[in-house]
Amino acid sequence: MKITDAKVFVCSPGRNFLTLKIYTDEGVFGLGDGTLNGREKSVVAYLQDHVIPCIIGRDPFEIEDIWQYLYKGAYWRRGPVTMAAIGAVDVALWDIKGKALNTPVYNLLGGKSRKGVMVYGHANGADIAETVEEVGKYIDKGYLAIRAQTGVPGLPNTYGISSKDKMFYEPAQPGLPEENVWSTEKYLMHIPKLFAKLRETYGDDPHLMHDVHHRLTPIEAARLGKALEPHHLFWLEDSVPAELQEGFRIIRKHTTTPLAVGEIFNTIYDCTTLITEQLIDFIRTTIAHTGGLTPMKKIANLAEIYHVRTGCHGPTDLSPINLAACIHFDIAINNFGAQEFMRHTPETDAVFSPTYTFEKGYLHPGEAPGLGVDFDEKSVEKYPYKPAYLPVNRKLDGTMFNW
Ligand code: EZ4
Ligand code: CO
Repeated sequence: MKITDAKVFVCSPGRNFLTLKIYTDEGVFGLGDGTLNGREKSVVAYLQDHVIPCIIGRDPFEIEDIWQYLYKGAYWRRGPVTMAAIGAVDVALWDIKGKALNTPVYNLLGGKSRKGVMVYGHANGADIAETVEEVGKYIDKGYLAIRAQTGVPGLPNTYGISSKDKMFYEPAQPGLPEENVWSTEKYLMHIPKLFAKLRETYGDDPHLMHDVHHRLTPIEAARLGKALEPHHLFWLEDSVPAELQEGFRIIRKHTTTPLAVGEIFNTIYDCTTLITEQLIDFIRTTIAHTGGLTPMKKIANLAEIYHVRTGCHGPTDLSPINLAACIHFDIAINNFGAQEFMRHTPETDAVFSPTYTFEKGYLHPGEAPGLGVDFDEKSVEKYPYKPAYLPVNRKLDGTMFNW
């Protein structure tokens, strides 16, 4: 089998998605997600100008070799743009191999290790009462794990902690980045009250998560972790800026709240200190942003021997192709923790026709050969690309801060 061509498509059924389609001489094609929220066009150029010409004519079954060739061959290794582009190729090749061998991708990754993939949904409210109500709706829908975020008094419309528009929560906004305000003190005083109320209302059973969006220093994160201990979170996510892996040593000294990080990582090298020193409990790298299924399997295997489980990032700013790849991966590896599941809009699902299904808190990959997703090329004209950016944050005195 030979790769004959590859094309990049960008469509925007609510959000911008980059889809790579790789064609072969046997008629089988594969799909990969190369979306990088707010930086989509850089991945388009990387693929079209520098990757696609290098893969035409190659045998799509040689996935490991093609991955090594694209990663090592560039000389300029790592980085979100590079790894999103390589990830799109890698996932499309696994899709091709599954279709060619007439089997779901999870069988190529070692076969099923569990009955289903436990997911967590996002419950968001403008205040504690609204978030508590939203969590209840997820419990009623059968979710076993829920991430709870709430607006903080004095911080209107801050990204990730309030619900300006529930349907498109955590959106990239059209136009230039919006400017929000931030106060660590207000935030730290408020969040433990939310989790106390959630446990009082729903008891000990639901798994609860919270996402800090990289906004604390290690000692502040330690304070939050300690304050949340009575409410036994499943995990506390992205509590500090993740570039400095050593920061987690301080948090770890002070709290038993389980720690999760990794959604902005793009290689195994971003995780090695965290995993080998057992500074975290869940590694949240995702397939599309970490160079595909090939390197993610290596991250999971490293994490397995250090008691670290996975928790793939699964936002709606990645397409159903990435979510499908995550589900095949999650069901196959031994040290799976939880899968983020925000639910795409009906418009998005109509473009990608995913065959995975949700039932009683679990996602199931289905039995379709390959990944079990498709792509409607007409979506490019129907939903044209719109530049959109995540907001930025400033402290109350105007200092530039993390989003
Ligand atoms: O803010 O994917 O855990 N999920 C998240 C996401 C991220 C977005 C950024 O593009 O933090 O919603
Ligand atoms: Co997050």
